Amino acid sequence: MSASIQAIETILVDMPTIRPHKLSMTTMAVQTMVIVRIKDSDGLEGLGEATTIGGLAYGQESPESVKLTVDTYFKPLLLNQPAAAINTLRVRLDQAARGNNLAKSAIETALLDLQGKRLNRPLSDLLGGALHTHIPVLWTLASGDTAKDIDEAQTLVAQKRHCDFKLKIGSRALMDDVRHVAAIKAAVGSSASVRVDVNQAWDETTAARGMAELQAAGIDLVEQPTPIKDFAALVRLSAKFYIPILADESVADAKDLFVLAAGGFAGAVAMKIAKAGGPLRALEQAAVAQAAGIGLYGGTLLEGTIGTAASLHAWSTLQTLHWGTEMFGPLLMKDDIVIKPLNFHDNGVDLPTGPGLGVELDEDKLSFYRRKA
Ligand code: MUC
Ligand code: MG
Repeated sequence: MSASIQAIETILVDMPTIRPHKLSMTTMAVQTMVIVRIKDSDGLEGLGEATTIGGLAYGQESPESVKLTVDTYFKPLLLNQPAAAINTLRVRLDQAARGNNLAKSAIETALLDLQGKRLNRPLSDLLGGALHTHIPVLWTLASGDTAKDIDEAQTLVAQKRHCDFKLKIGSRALMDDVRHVAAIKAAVGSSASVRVDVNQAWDETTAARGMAELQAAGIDLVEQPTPIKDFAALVRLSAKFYIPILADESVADAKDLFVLAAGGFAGAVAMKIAKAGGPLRALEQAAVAQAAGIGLYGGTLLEGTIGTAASLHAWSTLQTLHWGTEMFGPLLMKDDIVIKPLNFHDNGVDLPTGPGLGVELDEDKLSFYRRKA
């Protein structure tokens, strides 16, 4: 008899950030991780994680709603089921619950971790095997202050921790943002790639002016300039400028990307295991992008080490990541809840080795940072 799922625990972990992280819709001083622990009848455990940004400021699921979704709705569908039947379990969840991709991503990740541990193989092996063991990672400058951002960028370049930067803009007047971005680009020079993420803050005409200015300032990529549902605006803007657009919030899964690509979009996609509903679902989106000639980028919802490791295993199986990744979430947090943190060096991070995700919980840290009742 194959092992069955015996217990599912969800834990809210509140981790302070190393500095305020300012986006167009919220400023983060803490990141909340929903850690999912799935135990099977052989005593093995799989780990998963769900995060979002700023409670309900970013999307329709909050950490608290993810916990409720898993505890109330997913648990009864999963308990006593064969743990290795990951596809069957995903169909079960999808039939019973629409959306809720953050919660589904945490479950899919935990089941994959469990299966990797059972087979004594890294998660990337379950996905066909890694093509890369060191993956490029950029850093997001989002202190809200131009001089502080320049200082941060120069320190990180000198340390060879990152050579590419994403700037969070959209909360200020357009030309104030343009001046901020141009000053940072001038300070880091031509060897660093500088991109911006507007997080939907502009309407289409503001975006057209903004993209012209950013193109002239030598910026390489403009992420999600317009609101989530304005697919047609992304298509029109991508046709007007040679500075490419990175679609983020608009394209959660493979279907969204197919619709955008069929509409004529050219550019790149920020894949996120959270948006798609898990590592397997994120790779389905990658397949659509590859077929449509859309560039790949490994995105984050600022996960801690568990979610970041799961994403890295998925991205490691892709031959070309045209725009690299932003898997720096653990570095934005003051502390970690795993025994051996990921190894960030030489402008990237090492793919963890070891069975499953290749990460192990630090029980003391977990009990220190977990949200008390
Ligand atoms: C987003 O919208 O891309 C990723 C990096 C970061 O700083 O924020 C996130 C979310
Ligand atoms: Mg984004």
